Amino acid sequence: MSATAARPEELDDATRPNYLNVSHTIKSWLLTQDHKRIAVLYLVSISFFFLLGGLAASMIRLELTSPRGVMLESETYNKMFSAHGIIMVFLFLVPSIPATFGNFALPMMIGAKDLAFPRLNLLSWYLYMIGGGLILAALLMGGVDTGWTFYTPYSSMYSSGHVVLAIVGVFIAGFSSIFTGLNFIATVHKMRAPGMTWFRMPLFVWAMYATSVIIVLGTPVVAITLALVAVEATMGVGIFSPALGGDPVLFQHMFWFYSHPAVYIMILPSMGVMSELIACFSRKRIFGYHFVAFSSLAIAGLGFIVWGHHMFTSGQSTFQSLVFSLISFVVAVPSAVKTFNWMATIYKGNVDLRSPMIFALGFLGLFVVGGLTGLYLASLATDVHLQATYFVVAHFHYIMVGGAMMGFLGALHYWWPKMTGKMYSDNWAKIGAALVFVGFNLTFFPQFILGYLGMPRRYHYYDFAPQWQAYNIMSSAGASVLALGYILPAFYLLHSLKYGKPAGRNPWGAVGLEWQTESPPDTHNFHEIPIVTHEAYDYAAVDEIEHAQAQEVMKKEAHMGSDE
Ligand code: HEM
Ligand SMILES: [Cu+2]
Repeated sequence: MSATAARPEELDDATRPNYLNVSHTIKSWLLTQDHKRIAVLYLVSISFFFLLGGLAASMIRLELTSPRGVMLESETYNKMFSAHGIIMVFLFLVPSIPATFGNFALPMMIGAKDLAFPRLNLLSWYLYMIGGGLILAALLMGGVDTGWTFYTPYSSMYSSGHVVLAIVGVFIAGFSSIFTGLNFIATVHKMRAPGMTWFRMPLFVWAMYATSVIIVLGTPVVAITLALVAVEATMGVGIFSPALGGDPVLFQHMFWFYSHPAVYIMILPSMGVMSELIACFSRKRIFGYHFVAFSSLAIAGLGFIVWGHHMFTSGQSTFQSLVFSLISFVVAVPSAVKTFNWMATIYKGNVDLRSPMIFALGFLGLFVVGGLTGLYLASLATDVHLQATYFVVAHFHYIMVGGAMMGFLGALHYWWPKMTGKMYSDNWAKIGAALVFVGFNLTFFPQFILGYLGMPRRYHYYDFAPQWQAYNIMSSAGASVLALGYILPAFYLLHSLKYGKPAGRNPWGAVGLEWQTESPPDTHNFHEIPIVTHEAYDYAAVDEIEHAQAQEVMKKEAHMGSDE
């Protein structure tokens, strides 16, 4: 070798060693401890489960085009919506952003080489796959008909589905998230680069931190609760079933003690993504950085004391309901703080409408509708009417599909060039974003009306009220548009892998540390550990430097011109 071997950053993209091309064997992927490769493993497996959940959803929407429920048996329909809910919640939404983009970006964003426990990280992926495999087995062997909520005593005593197998799957997948959460917490505490103080951390990192706290505190509760259901179902120990001396409402308390915080496990990461996208594409620092950071923690805390709003009609005491109602109103405040701060950031910003920003704007619109309709459900009087109707279904889809999914897609489009080193077609991405936004509203807005008119959720026929058919057809038509919007990115993103232009280190001119690495990054992320001297989102300073540099260049060119 000559003494003048090229430095890695001087090599062109195809030849430079990076985390993707260091090795191509299957073994090197299955035994990898690189957080970026594990992120890719998750991205592929999560997309697979999303597709399955989507297929179940299309069966539901197809069935509901007719008031008489002509396509599926009642039993099969129950299994469809259960498969849909279980897959989407436990195998897609909960792991989605943390396991893929948290894994990929968080270490780089704080200037670390990897997560604190790389092997535990790989174990998390295996647990996810084992949990997913068991759930899939339960569905293939005949399915589960309890809904994703596994309410007792039906689930433990009367269901003929493969409830126990599915529960074991959820239990194991739960440990996958617990370990990921622990890993993130340790990483944020211990692995920050010199100068990366807590209040210089990007808000995505704050959001991942708050999410991890909820995961670590909440997930064990649902794991134990579901384990108790399995104990009652297999050994006949009376815990939740009145026939055995148990208490079914106890199950609801324990289940929602996790599952309300879990809705924030699903949305907080997306909120973190929003802060990154909105700052970058408005070229401004986030308005009220500290408020946004602390609101994540406030959500993590308050989220644990509102679970009773899922039980207003369960027979719990009216006083209890009143208190839960009041706190539910309070929990909306930190979300509103974030929303107002994002809007204030966009206001008078230098807004660049490239596709990640379009997804971010889509998030804002849909999340606000989802959040505000939560308040209708949090008021006792309206909830008695709306409980267990399509209004609830529309509410949480506006947040979990409109919000969390928009955040996921925004993150995918934002970090894709970093992950793969390639740019995709921004025009196609905008078409995709538009299809998702239009399709989504067409699918779920009619469901608010249906719910208000009284259509119950989880029914597969409504021949007692055939006038609901028009709204259902609208919703099913919208679902087809939405499906197109979700399938489209698969094409232009995969296309970009082969034909995309090289992205370069920093295609968006973003300030985060992850953009200082090569695209795709080297296995160890940084050649030298970065030293952080600035707050996050210092866009004004960066743009000033760039402006000054551009002026230098212009001056020089003008000079050269006058020489000729
Ligand atoms: C603005 C704050 C929010 C309030 C006040 C709120 C309120 C409520 C209430 C009262 C219910 C129970 C409705 C019923 O069953 O009668 C509910 C259901 C639900 N909410 Fe929210 N919500 C809020 C935000 C969220 C967020 C951020 C998410 C998800 C990321 C979410 C996801 C859900 C889900 C999944 C259900 C239904 C669960 C089920 O029965 O299957 N909500 N919400
Ligand atoms: Cu809740």
